[in-house]
Amino acid sequence: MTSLPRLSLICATISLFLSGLDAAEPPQPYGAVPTPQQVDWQRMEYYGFIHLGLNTYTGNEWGYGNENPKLFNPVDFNADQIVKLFKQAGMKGIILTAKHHDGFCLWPTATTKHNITKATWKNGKGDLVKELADACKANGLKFGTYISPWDRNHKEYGKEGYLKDYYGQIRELLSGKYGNIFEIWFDGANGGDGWYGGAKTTRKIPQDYYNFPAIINMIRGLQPNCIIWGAGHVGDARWGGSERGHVGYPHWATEDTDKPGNAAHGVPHGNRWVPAEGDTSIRSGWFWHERYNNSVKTPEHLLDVWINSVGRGANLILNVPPDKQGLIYPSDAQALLGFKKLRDKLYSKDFALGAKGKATNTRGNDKRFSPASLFDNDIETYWTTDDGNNTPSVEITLPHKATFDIVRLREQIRLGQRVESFRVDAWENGTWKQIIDGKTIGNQVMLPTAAPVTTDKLRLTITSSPAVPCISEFSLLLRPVSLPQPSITRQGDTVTIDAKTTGIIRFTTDGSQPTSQSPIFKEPISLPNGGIVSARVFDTEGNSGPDATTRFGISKKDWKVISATAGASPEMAIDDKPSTFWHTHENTGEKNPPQSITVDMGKAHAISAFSYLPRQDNCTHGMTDRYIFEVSPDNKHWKKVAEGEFSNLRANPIEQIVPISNLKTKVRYFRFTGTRALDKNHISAAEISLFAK
Ligand code: FUL
Repeated sequence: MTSLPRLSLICATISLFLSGLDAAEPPQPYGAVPTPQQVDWQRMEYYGFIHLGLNTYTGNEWGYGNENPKLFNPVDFNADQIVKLFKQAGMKGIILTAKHHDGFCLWPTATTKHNITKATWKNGKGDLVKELADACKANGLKFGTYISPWDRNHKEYGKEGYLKDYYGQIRELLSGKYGNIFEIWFDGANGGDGWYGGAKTTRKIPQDYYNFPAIINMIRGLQPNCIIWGAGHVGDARWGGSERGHVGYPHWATEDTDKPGNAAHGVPHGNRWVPAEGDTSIRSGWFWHERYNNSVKTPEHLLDVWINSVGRGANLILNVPPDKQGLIYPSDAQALLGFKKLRDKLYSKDFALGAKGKATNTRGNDKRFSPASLFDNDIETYWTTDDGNNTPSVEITLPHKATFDIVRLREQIRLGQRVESFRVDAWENGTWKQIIDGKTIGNQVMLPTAAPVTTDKLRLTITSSPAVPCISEFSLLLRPVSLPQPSITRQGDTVTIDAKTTGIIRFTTDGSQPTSQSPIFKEPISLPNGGIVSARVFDTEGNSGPDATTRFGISKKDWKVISATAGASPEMAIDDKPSTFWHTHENTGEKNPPQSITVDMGKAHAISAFSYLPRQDNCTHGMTDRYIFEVSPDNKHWKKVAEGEFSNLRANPIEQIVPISNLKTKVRYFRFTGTRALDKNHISAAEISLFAK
């Protein structure tokens, strides 16, 4: 026997003695349970994502694989600055896209020539992975890596030859030179086609192509504590189901080996512990692109994301991509720190801390399992009951009367996820009033009440659980209130800003943030040529709320559809309403795409970009991932001004803005052609917009 187990035996004996003769055995674990590594990982809660690569320079979200490595030159990149910022923002680690789908490696790898040694940056002598890994270590943050399985550069992609190099890449990054890797991302995205060493083909890969079980074995040998994300449902953690950061509720950390189920919700009582990670970017798109500078999420929006990810028991990975210089853009940094401030406020007071609980049952009447554990801010201790008592309740007396609007609970996940439903009642005006109708708890759940509740007495009741509940924390929080975010809408060519508030709305139309000096919104703004409208509410004490920003294209007031492939409501592609959409017929004898819509704008405009907004109803049918865009002055002479790919629509269906730089003359007509659909054989579009020069 080593000295450590002997010591814990002595401690256990002493605690048995101190807690009296009725010391009870802890409940048996229930169902799938996490590994200690998964528990540590779930307790990280929040870390950063960095997307940086050739896409930062080309404007792509998915590089094709033939980009010139010379373009890569983040001249001002300073890993220490970035890591310090992320740390100040409360993040516990950073994951870097060491290789994205374009195959360009940010470290000097021996597996492919398409790597940082060919970049302009540091004359090809740099190793960006190493700089970031070292800076993380120096600042006490964990470091993780994303190495895309899909590689649009590699000529052997889809064949045996690529796998050798791919495994080599994983080995290089996990062999020690880059320190401990806390998480490795295996992205499932794959659009099929690519440059592939000049072959320019579409490659379909069999489901077991990468052989993830073998990869996992290799990783366990190199870095046993590394959390493996994705990996075709055999890894340690799973995707949260959307790129908006949210996960679903009810929320289970479990999945079934045979039926992975819905990533956002998990599978109730599944046989594998595979907790979710919600992922999102602080701005539209994962890489920094100038055209999305006005899309940065507000701190308030990020707090919503938090409550719907971390507050449902998942981790949150937030992408904050460096710009072309390698710097975090000022607006992104500001939002990141504003978000931290809001979280600090939210957690500044737990009104249930130190409360008293009277339970209908406590396991073996043992103090160790008493309801006091709910209010001790110790995630390891928990309240539980005698076997068979699966639906107990506890009456809670707060130290003081308090006003709160979020109830947070945690289960002791080391013993599995159990609770299927629960309720919380508050004692108000002499009666019990239900304030929460809860489903799962798991790692944690933060549920908002319909309105703020003021009381000093509550009751928690577990209403369904297949085994005794093991609840480790019960907290009451108050969400920081912000002034409302204005809504910006356009009718015809005038823009209206509304905020349902007594405060003052100030606005700008030049893309800058509104300040206390900006003009006050009094009447609709005329914007026939479009523009960027930003607005913010100010109160009399000088406080201000979150910004709202909308980029409008040229007014569509006088636009008319002059032809479109047969289908439903082509005018809905130009009605300024993102919720409606045009779609061509599906499977009714129509040919497959290409399918088009042609529009007369009523008069000629000088244009600098167009945009395609995919349908926003969570259905991918007819979403267009290959397009052609043509313009004409007279509906006779047509010129193709753009052709290409809309990447990543399936996971992130955001507005796709395509710059048009080669057009010198004004045009009155345009034609949008979808040449390939993501799903099904027809084309759909929620909005098509044009932007003035
Ligand atoms: C997706 C990728 O295709 C995106 O480009 C991005 O890297 C995101 C985090 O995952 O699946």
